Amino acid sequence: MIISLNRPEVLNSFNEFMAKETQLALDQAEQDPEIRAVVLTGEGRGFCAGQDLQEVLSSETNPTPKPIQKIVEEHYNPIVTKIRELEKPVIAAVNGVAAGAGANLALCCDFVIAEESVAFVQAFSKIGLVPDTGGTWILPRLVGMAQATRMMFLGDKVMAAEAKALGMIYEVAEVGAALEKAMILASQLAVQPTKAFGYTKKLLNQAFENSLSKQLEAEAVYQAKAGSTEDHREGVAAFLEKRKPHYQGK
Ligand code: T3D
Repeated sequence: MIISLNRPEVLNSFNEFMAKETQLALDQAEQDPEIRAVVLTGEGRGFCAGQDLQEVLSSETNPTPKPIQKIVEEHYNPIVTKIRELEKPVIAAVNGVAAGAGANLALCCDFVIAEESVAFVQAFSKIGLVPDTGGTWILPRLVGMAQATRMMFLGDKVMAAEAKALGMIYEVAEVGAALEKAMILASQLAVQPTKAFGYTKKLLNQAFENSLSKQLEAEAVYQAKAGSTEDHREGVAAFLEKRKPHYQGK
């Protein structure tokens, strides 16, 4: 499934409608067994510039804008939760600038492929806000406290090559090639044992909070689940029969 953020005139910054549509698309990705990998990208020259800053201002057409806390709780938090909880791989194909919530949206995906011209910007401090959309959770885990603090306090542009060197993203693509690369990866992932990927995500989500003993317990529980899938049986049979496995995500 490809989810494409589509408000290119404002670099795909999020208004309420796009946030709700993104949530619905992720629900569909969860419910449809035919969907076995998701690619998230943006239309036009940007990936996503975070919150639509027009929408938070009071205006004639929007005299009582939603309070910020509600925007974060109702627009962004469900999107991040749905991506992290989705038991299928999610790839961000970052085709252009990723700023504010847009940067952290990309970073919470399982794979991030960014074009070499892409800048990731923790733009929040520039407008007197704190990072949201899971940034304070994911970024220190990806790059460590020192670099996360630098990005969040300085709000400087981190180009794709630096992001890769810091371990913040998976891959750099040539300009114009992020979606193509992401689709190649998605095609590979979509024929793998999807349930095992889903359980691996569950384990990774807990990895930094659990003690070793808790994590070992969780691995045993999810291994039992994976071990009872059709794909596990198929994987073992294919190995023993010296043939390629045919996984169905079941
Ligand atoms: O409710 C809450 O506020 C809580 C939620 C917070 C979550 C957040 O994401 S807070 C952070 C919000 N985002 C930003 O502060 C980023 C703002 N944008 C920028 O700093 C720059 O646009 C970029 C660095 C992303 C890209 O710069 P550049 O020079 O490539 O493009 P540009 O010319 O600035 O933008 C192009 C157009 O998009 C422009 O409109 P125009 O002049 O062509 O009519 C610009 O106003 C519009 N645009 C870009 N970002 C936003 C936006 N319009 C509304 N909201 C935006 N976030």
